Amino acid sequence: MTGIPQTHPRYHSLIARENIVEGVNKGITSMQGLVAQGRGECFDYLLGERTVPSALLAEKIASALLLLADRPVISVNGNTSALVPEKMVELASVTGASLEVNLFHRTEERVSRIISHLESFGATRVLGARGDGRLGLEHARAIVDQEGIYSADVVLVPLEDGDRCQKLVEMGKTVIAIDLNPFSRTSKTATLTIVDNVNRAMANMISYSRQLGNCSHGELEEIAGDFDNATFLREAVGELMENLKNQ
Ligand code: PTJ
Repeated sequence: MTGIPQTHPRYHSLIARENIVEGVNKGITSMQGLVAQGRGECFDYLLGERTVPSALLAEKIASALLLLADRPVISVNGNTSALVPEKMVELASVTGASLEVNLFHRTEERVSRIISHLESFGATRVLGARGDGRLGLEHARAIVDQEGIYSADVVLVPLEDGDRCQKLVEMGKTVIAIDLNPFSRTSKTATLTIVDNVNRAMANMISYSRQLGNCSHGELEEIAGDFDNATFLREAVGELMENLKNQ
């Protein structure tokens, strides 16, 4: 890692870059992941590199949805395994969710490297290597585990591509996306979209899941109750426009 001082105004963003580059060097992140990160950074910059109020509310609702789920799964790709490995392991442990590696640019070698990487952060069981289920898509994201994403009721999909998100929704699953781009197909098709940086979103969800851990089923249902994904997207775009106007 290069010596980035903590006092640098864009410290977190620069560290994320370092982590993504390191992920590529370790063979867990795809080269395309660098481009995806750049696109995310651009939207983060426009949003002021902060969690906007509507995203914070979405993070609370998402935590309640994970806690309410019978078979929750957190989907892991090359970018999230480089950016937030310890946070994914912690969120899975707090909510009782399974972790499953699911890749767009899938190679069996990368799947097994990511599994080992998550295990080095304390994960005890990571799905995704079996690949005995199919989602009906014409690319590698179709390959899932029967006992994981295939039979999940709630799936958290950070940094997704729209295709699979739509397929999972069509299968009747509750799909929670984390995507800094409020205009993406993923953002529009997910049941609930958190328009926030995956780093901040995961940290907030861990803390909400801990806080809500003792709530009754009824209380959680009240939190997760009635929401409209389009409202969250509109509010994110509103924040973005406001930022631009104030330049
Ligand atoms: O590891 P693989 O093979 O599964 O590939 C993963 C990537 C991310 C390369 C693949 O899924 C992909 O190409 O994704 P897209 O279509 O570029 O979509 C990624 C979305 O995530 C974009 O809308 C970005 O704005 C958003 N994004 C990127 N970085 C972040 C982010 N959202 C939140 N936090 C980020 N750090």
